[in-house]
Amino acid sequence: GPVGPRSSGTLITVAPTGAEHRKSDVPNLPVTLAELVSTAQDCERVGAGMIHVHIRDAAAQPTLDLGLLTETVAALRAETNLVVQLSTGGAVTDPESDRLRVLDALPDSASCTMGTVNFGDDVFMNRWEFIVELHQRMRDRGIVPEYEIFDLGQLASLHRLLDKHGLPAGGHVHVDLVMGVPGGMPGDVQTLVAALRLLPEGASFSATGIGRTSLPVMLAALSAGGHLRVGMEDTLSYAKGEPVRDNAQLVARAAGLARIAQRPPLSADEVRALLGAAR
Ligand code: KMH
Ligand code: ZN
Repeated sequence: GPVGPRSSGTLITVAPTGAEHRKSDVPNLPVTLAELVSTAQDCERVGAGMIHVHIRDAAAQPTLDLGLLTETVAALRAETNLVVQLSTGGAVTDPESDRLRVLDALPDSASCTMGTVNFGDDVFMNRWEFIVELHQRMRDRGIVPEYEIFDLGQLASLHRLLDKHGLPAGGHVHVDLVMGVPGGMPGDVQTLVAALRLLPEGASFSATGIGRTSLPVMLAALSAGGHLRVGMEDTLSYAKGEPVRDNAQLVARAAGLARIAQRPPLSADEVRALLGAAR
């Protein structure tokens, strides 16, 4: 469809950590399980409905350790009502086998990146057969995918995936446009509009703009009837020359803009209904 369904409320996803920033550079980045849970609670209180999770090991390095992921999913379920989405993207250096194994932690949702993209000085590799494997394993496990789109051609790949391999668990297609990655699509209104023309019929979408594209992408997504992702994975500056204090600060700003747009934040249960996710 041209724009996808207009939702009366806004899904706000918080992506609090990512795999790219170093704890030594960003001391307020949540890296321990306790920091992650307390961040999640703060973000839920101010309007987040879903959390996109990357975890770190005891040395604050990115890890896809299955035990730690399983423990993290359990803790977030126990301490929040947020929809728990694990990243299968991991860090650019993570092998496919580790990224597939993330699904064995049985999160509510998981990311599924729809193609290979230059990622700053690195390459974020996502082969077609790997994408198909992720899609099928998620469906086998009843995990709702979020298709991550870094460039427009990846939306054509999403059509191909759904045509050849069918709808995901829950029967609903949700897409996240990750805009402004150096090597991917730019984070501006024109590109957002172009992406919306390529969305599958009936799909919902969120958008996030990396770095300084955060605000323009957020405002454009809201006005297009879309949903929002914010967080320190994507953005470390709240304003020019002003570092982000914490993830809740970014969620609170997104929630305020969503209310101004008269599409207030969706509760976690409303997000489950939107995505077709069970709990
Ligand atoms: N860390 C990036 C290489 C995802 O979470 O699925 C990929 C990423 C996407 O963050
Ligand atoms: Zn991520």
